[in-house]
Formats: sequence, structure tokens, C-alpha cells
Amino acid sequence: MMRDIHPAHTLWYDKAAEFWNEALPLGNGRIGAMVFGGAGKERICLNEDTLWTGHPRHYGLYGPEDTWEKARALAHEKKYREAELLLQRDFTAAPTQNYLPLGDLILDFGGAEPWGYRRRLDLSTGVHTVEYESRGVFYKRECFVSAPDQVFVMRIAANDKAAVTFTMELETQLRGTVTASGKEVLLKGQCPDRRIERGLGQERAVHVYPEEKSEQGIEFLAIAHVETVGGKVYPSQGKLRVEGADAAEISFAVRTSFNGWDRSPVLEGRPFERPAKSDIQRAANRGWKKLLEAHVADHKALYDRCELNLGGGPEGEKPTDERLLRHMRGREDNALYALLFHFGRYLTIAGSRPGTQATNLQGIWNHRLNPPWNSNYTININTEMNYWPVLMTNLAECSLPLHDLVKELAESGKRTAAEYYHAPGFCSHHNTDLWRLSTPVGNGGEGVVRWGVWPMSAGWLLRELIEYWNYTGDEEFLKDTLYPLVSGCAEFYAAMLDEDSEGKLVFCPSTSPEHAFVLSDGTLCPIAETTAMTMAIVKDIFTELLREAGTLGCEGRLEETVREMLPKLRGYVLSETGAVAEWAEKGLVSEDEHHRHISHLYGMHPAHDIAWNDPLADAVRQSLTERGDDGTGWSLGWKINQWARLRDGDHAKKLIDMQLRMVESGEEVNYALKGGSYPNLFDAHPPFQIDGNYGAASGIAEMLVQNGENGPVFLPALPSSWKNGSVRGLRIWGNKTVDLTWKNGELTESKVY
Ligand code: FUC
Repeated sequence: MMRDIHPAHTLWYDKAAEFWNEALPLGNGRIGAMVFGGAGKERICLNEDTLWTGHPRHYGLYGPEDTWEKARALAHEKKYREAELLLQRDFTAAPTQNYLPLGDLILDFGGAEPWGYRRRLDLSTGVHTVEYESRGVFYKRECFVSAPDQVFVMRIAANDKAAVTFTMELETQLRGTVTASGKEVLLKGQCPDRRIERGLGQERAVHVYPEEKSEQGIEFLAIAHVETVGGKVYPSQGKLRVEGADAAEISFAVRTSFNGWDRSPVLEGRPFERPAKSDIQRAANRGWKKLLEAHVADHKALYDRCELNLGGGPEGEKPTDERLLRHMRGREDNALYALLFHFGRYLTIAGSRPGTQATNLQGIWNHRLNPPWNSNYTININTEMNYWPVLMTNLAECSLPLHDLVKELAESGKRTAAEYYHAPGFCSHHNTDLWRLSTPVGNGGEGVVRWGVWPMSAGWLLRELIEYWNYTGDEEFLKDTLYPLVSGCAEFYAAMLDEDSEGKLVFCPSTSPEHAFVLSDGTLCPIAETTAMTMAIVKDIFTELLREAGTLGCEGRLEETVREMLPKLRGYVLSETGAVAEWAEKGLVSEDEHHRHISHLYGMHPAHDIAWNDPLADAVRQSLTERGDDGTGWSLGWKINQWARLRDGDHAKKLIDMQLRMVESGEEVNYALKGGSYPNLFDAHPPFQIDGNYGAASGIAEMLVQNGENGPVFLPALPSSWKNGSVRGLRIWGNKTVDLTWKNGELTESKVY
């Protein structure tokens, strides 16, 4: 075994990345870097998590005040298509803004003739290394993104004197100016506004730089600085030239004027130039060794809390891309599952730290000006999935950015609840952005209702915060944060319910995320009277409200109302085949029996409404079977968790195997059944979407330990091929940690502390 390669903790390759999905991610929650590792020319794609298009704004209701009431009446009469067309025309507003790439740091070494090339990412230290020999000299480049020092740092060393020569430059697709002076390249820039006219398709969106200050976007300053041992450094035509050094140390800092979701980044912007300069100054003063030590200590404090060991044979020594290919051909490589698990934890540590933005569709890594789905927060599954493994795998503080997002969305969502629904409390729809957009998106175009009109996301997002309380037992959090949020959400849901023809309380009309059924004339329609998921979320929030009020001893009017409503809620309806009826009525036929969303199974996972031995679990199993296994990356991820909750370990593992199918580097959007992993282990929807990485990590944790009302269950879904193994540092409800060891599929040791 190579000394510096651990089969469950290292990604490594014997060639440089050609495509972005082969490059390797580094991050400190705020600054993201994708390192290509080219010997002759290094490219590092950089991100900062507040670089988004746009500025604070709110879109009011476009159509008449009573649109929702009218749609509701139509849906109660089962005039679903009419309800849809009305909402499409009068209820949807502008789409979200998009997450932006900062730019590339390019190091041009004037070519190389690499021999013995290797690059690797050590997940346990968060350090990326490139090594090769060229023209008789051995080169080593190491880099990381430091959370304690808020900089990206790289050291370039050679085993020969004066062998380090290169040109360094910064490039950006944003509006900006690049200058070089002394030992620095500076990039000063500004983000555009993303505009789209009503009625146009998404592809017609344009980026504009408005004249009016109140409409201008976020400003930023990025600095790349070089210190050398020997040799000389001088600026030349906006670049920096390093010649004949023994070694070089690069530090990169960036700060932006973003000052909160509701403040103009220009008129009320946060200072950014001086902070960027002082980041660089501090890093230069500390130097490589101290920066590295502080980074590794900080990283390990989180990473080392939890570890999975599934054994593994010689396959683990191969380069990661080869391992993926060989695994697809049936080679047994148990350490690859552990690597996928650890990579999910690594991406949490690198992508979401206290005080940073929550991870978006691509975490914090995006190189495109117009990224797929705007690289936004899609909150009808994707953002929530990003946070599934965080608590279980012992990284509770990394979930705080999600808490911030939800608190701010609750503010923005009050206005949306009032204007669109004339309701108290707050709500948000199927996606959001840095500016906490909470209105239903769309542009009046055909089909927008199937995703845009879904005012249920606040309830789902809160499920993740409820878990934070379950895991940590933090009473202050319950009192000051969780209970007020759950109350606001419950208030909205309670105001929205009315009776169906059987006297059951329903949230009407409703969609089941992004899915539609076929009307008798063949038209597709997403709007029904209500849906299984909608009612599952309402039930979950009502139940939680009562549990929390009970714990706090603060029952009031809202609790009284909710207590009365709970038994009258429309429950699950089963289809003729015994599956869960997605639109909560019999006879509505799905447009696509293999649809990627499995929203109707919310009660099984992530909620805890249906236990594995509940008679309803059979309906869940039947639904999953009818849906089939295949799907987009995140769809596979969700199904791993569902089968784990159903305690079928072999089926869960089958889905992990599908997620480990190597997808070549193509980046096109594909909704067909093509999920997998890119060579860099990033989840392929396709395209890259980070949720599947997190979904797989949480699924693996769910296979090993599950929470239950009567205490934890160990190895509830252990696959037959994971015969021997151990896991250390998984968390369970009640602020406890678990270590387990098993042999021949049987638990041999367990420790709860
Ligand atoms: C939802 C999913 C898509 C994709 C997008 C970002 O709309 O249905 O598959 O993941 O979010």
C-alpha cells in the first residue's frame, strides 16, 4: 500500500484533471476551490459563497388578490386543469437569482514533461497534493483552504535550487479589473443582476450591470499574493512572474460587500477591500508551516469525530476513477463505500461552516456563469438532503448555516404568506436564493405550476431544525429558535386548511413536487385537491408543535386549534395496487411511473410518521417498487435512505452501487435514469449536483444506526456483503454518540456515550 494513500480516506489519480468534474474540491465553507493539478499549467476554479447575482427585492402578487381562493374552489370541484391555468397565469412571479463563479487562478509553468505524476486529496487533512518529476526535477505542490485563516494557500517546492518558475494570473467571467503590482495580483469586481422577462424561457435570461446604485450587485476584491524562497517576483501585464525560486507560497483571499439578504450590497455594503488585504497580510506573516498546522488541526477536529471501516482488499490501491470503473464491473471494494461516506462528511466540512451560507445545489463549487438550475437553493428536496448526514455523522455545528437560511426565509416568507394567501405565519415555495426569495417562481409559462406552486418548503426545512433539537437536546435552541419558527409555519398551515367533500381537512389545491398526472384527454396536470406529501408535512409540523409546546409548557390558542385539527387531517389514501396514492385520491395516473421524486413517502423518510413495522410500510415498499430503483443522483440518494428505514440493507446497498456508477465528465442536464458519480466522486444528477453525495452519506449512516422512540437500533439495515466492520462516532438522538463493531454480520460490540 502506498504510504500516503488510504483507500477509505484518499482520492487519487495518475493524471491531471481535464474536466471540472475531475478536479478536486477544497473549501472552508466560504471560499471554494477546484484544483485541476496540471503539471505544466495549474488551474484552480475559485468561489466565494456570497457571490450571487441580484440585490434585495420582493416580488408581489402579479394577478388578482383572490387567485388562490378561486384556484381552491376549482380544485375542490376537481377542475384541476382550470386551477392550474389560473395559477400559471396569475400566481407565479420571477425566478431566483444565480450563484456565480468568482474566477480562476492560473499558474503557467511553461509546460512540463511529467513523469510519475500523482495528485491526491487527503480527506482526513483537507490537503491536496500534486507530485511529479519533470526534466530531472521533482516537484511537489500542496494546497488547502483554511477556515482559521480564511485563505486558500499553496506551496510549490522542488528538489533542486532555482527550479520554480511560473506566471500567475487571475481570470473572471464577471465584470472586473485585474492589476498586478509588487507581489500581488488583484481582481476587483462586481456581480451582475440576472434578469428574465415574463413569459420567456429560462434560456433567455441575461446578466446586466444596472446603472442605478440601489439595483447594483455585490462588489468584491480578490488578491493572490506570492512569497518566494530565492528567485525574483515581478508584475508584468496584469500578471505576476516568478523566476528561479527554490520554493513559492501563494495565498489567495477574497471578501465581498454582501451585508445580509435585505441590505443593498452597494448602498449598505460591508467593507471588503481592507478585510481582503488584511487576510493576505496575516497569511503572509504566518507563513506556510503555521497556516498548515492551524488548518489541519481545525479540519481534524471535525473530520476525526467519525469513521467507518468496512475492510477492503487490493482494489483500494488503484486510482479513484479506476476503482469506480472496476467496481462497476463487479470487483469487490468495500473501502469504496467508506470513501463515499467520508467524502460526504468532507464536503460538509468544506462547504458549510458556522457563519457561512448554506450549501446550494453545487455546495459552494460552481464554474459556470449560467449554472444548471441557477445553482440555487431548491428546497423541495435538494437543500434539505444536503443537511441529512450532518447531525448523524457528528458535525452539528455545520448545520448552522441552514438555520440562518430558514430564519431569514421566515422573515421574507411572512410577506409572501400575507400577499399571496392572505394568511398569517410564513411560507416559502420550491426554491430560494441568497436574497431569500419566498414567492412562487415561474413566468406564466406552460408547466410552471408543477414546481412553482408549492408553499410547503418551510415545513420540510424545519424538519432539519427539529432534528437538530432531537440530536443536541439544546433547550435554548428549542425555546428561542425552533418553537417560534414551527409556530409560524403551523399558523400558516392551519389558516390554509379547509374541508373536502368527506369533511377531512385538506390543504387545497396542492402539487406533489414536480410530478403530474394524466387527465382523461391526455393533458398533464400537477394540481390536485391535495397530496400525500402536503398532508404529511402538515401533520409533521402540527405534531411537532404540540411536542415542543408540551416540553416548554407553553400551550396556547394555536396549540388548541392544531390539537383539534390533527385527527381531522386527510390521511394516506392507497392506490388499487396498495401503494401510497401520491395525489391523495384513487385513480390519478402518474405521467411517469419512474419519476425521480418520491415525495409521497415523506412520512417514512425524512419524517418518522411511518415505522418499518407499521402496516403502511408495505405501501411505502410497494410505492418504491413501482417507482423502480434507477433515477437521478439525488433520487438514488433518497431511495438509499428509504430502503434503510425499511430495514432492507441489501436493497439500500444496491442503490449505493448505482450511485457509484461512473459517469463520464459530461455536464448536460439529464432527467433520465442516469444518476451516478463523476471521476472526482461528485454526484452526477447529471449534471453535478451535490445533494446525492450527502444523501448517500446519510443513507449509509441510516443503515448502521437508526433512532426510534424506544431508543436506538443498531445495524438495522446491514447489507450481507458488509460482513465485518466498525463505525465510530455516529450520533443519535439525545446528545449521544455510538461506536459499533460487527463480525460475520452480527453486532459484537456497542458503546453509547
Ligand atoms: C428539482 C429536481 C431536479 C433537479 C432540480 C435542481 O427540480 O426535480 O431533478 O434536482 O431540482
